[in-house]
Amino acid sequence: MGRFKYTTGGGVLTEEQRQFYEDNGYILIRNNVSHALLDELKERFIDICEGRVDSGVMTVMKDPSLKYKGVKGEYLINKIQDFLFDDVLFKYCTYPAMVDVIESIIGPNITGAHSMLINKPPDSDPGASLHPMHQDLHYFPFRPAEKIAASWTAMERVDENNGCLYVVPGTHKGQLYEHTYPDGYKNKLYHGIHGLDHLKKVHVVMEKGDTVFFHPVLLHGSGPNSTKGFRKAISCHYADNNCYFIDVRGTSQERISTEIEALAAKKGFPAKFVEIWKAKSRLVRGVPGNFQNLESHL
Ligand SMILES: O=C(O)CCC(=O)C(=O)O
Repeated sequence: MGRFKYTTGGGVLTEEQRQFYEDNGYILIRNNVSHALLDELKERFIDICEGRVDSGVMTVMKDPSLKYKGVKGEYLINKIQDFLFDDVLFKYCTYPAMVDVIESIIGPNITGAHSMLINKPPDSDPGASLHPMHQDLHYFPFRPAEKIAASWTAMERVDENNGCLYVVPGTHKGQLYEHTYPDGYKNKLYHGIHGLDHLKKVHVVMEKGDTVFFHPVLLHGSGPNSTKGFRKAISCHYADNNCYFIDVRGTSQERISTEIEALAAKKGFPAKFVEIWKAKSRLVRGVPGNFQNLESHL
C-alpha cells in the first residue's frame, strides 16, 4: 500500500488535495457547481414542494415542528430524498466537475447511491433544525467505506448562523459508532451519536456552488438555523459500482434497517434493506457492477 489509502487518483484532485482528504477525511472545493444549475435545481425543488411536479418515488419529508402550523410548500418540506430518478435533480449527481472529484476518491466506476436536497428551516422549536453528529456509513449496507464518498453543495452561503455543516477532521480513520435518536428528537431518521460533543468541530463555511466531499465514517452534523431564511444544500452519496453488500442483522445498523424497511413498506415497496438500496441507486459512470445486479444480494 502506498501513502494513499482513502483516494485512488485519476480524476482531478491534485496530490496535495488528495493528501488533505487522506489526513482529514474531507476536502472543500470552491465554486465547483454552476449557479445556473443550482437555480434550476432550486426551481425543481419548489415545483415538487408546491405539487406542480409529481414527487413519484422520492421521499418528501415535512418539518415536524411546522407540520401543524398551517405552513405549506417550500416552507413545510425540510428534505427531499431519493431523487436519482428525477432527471432534473439527477443533473446534480452527474455534473462532470463533481463526478471528476469523486473519481479521484473512489475510482472510475460510480453509482449514485443516495441523494438529498436539504431545506433547513428556521429553528421554530429550539434545536428542531439541527442535525446531530453522525456518520453516514450507519445508513449503508455496503462496503468498503473508502469506496463511498459524499458530495454536499451549498445552494446559498452557509455559515454558523444558518446551520452550516461541521466536520471532525481525521475521524474517518476511526470506528463506526452506535447511533440512536437524540433526547427529545424531532426528525425521523436523524440518528446521532451520544457522548462525542467534546470533539473539536470545524464549521465549513461555504458560498453558493462550493462543494465539500467527505468519507462516510467522518463525524459530522449541522447546527440550528437561527436566521429567518431556509438554508438549502444538495448532496449525493456515491459508491463504487462493485461495492459488496453486508447483512446488518445483529449489528449497530439493525435498527436503522428496520426503520427504513418499515418506511418503504408504508410507501408500497415492501423489500429488504439491501434490495431497497440497490433499487434506489443509479449508475453514474463506468462499468456496471454489484449495485446494478438486482439478482444476487448477499
Ligand atoms: O445538511 C445538513 O444539515 C446535514 C446533512 C447531513 O449531514 C446528512 O443528511 O447526512
